[in-house]
Amino acid sequence: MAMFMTKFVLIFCITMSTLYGINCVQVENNTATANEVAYALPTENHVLLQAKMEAQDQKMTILLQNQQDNHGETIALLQNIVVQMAVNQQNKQHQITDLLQTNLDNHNETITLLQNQQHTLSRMVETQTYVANTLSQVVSHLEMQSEQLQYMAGSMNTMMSLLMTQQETTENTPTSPVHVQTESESAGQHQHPQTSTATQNQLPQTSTVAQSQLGQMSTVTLNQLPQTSTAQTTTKISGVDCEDLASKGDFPSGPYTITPRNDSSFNVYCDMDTDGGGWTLFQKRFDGSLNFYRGWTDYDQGFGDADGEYWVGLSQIHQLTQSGSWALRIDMESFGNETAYAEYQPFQVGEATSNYMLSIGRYVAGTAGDSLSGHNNMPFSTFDQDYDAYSGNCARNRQGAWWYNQCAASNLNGLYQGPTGNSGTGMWWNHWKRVESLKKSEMKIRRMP
Ligand SMILES: [Ca+2]
Repeated sequence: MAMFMTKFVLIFCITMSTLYGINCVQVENNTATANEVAYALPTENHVLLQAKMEAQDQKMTILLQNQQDNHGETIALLQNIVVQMAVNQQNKQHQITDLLQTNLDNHNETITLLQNQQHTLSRMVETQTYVANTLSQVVSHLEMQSEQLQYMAGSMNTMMSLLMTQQETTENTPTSPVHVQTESESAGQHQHPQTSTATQNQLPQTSTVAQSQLGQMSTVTLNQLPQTSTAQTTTKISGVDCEDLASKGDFPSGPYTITPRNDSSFNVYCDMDTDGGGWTLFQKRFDGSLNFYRGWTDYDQGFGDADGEYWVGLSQIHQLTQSGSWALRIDMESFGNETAYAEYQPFQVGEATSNYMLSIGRYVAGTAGDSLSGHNNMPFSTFDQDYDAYSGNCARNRQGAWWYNQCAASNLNGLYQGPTGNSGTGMWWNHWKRVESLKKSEMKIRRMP
């Protein structure tokens, strides 16, 4: 039994030495009992071992507990992150929605703003168009005023030169033989002896024929158009102008053939009624049936018929007025049936090489006012032959043909615009009706006493 216990202690000792490093030599060599061996084990080590194990267990427990806690925290953290992410996502979604809504609102506001701007621009364009039209009218008005001023300046120059001439004449009167002319001026209106004598001197054939057939009034009347051919075949009577015809008999107003020179005859309308009669018309307009916006050739040679509206031709006017002194009378009628006239002395149209320059003297009488003196000494202009004093083309601007300056105080060859016409392109006489379109116009000449 003792042996058995010894062996057991030894085995136990070896085991323990293996585990805890206990010296078993003494045990092996000792023959003490198991209790003695057990007693022989180091008690301190055992306690330390147990404490160590307990500490380790505690550590392990704490570690596990910590790990468990950490795990729980991690889960909580992850849950928080997930929740936070969801919240963030939702917030971002809301922000994006708000942003989109704001953008949409801004877009709508922009559209409204653009629409308002477009509306404003449209109104501005309308206003600008209106202003432009108004300015255009003002410019036109200013142009007219400028022309009037030019015309007035021309009139004043004419008056000045006339006054100077009169002054010179007055100074020379006591020794001048002009007394005869003064006598003839006071003697008669249009059939005074001076003119007759001049006509006789210039055209003895005509005068002789006229004198020999003065009594044959009916025969002479046949010379009136349209029986011209009959008259010409039945009688050789012809006048050099309407006054000449009037001196041969009591002929009514109407179209006649006149022969200023032996080699030149043409038809004219004779005014045998106005202010003693004997007026040879070179322009006649009364219904707008004839187009007067024509080129140089037509105005040079004439157009229309003497029994209707017509222009006799610059060449013919020159032919008539190149010798002697002539008076010009212009009779006009408005669409309100008012009438007015203007008379100038003397009047002459130059030769073709001067482009039929206008030479007029004083405005001697009238009710229409003087709207022609400003055109004195100007060549004639048509839209295709510009001889005016303006940088542009007056004939085109005024739609007529005239002795344009810069450009016009009268435009009697302008467009026939009818009762509503009231513009610079119409047929007008500025000092009477400004640019109101006229109904009738007659330009007529007669030899001066
Ligand atoms: Ca010009």
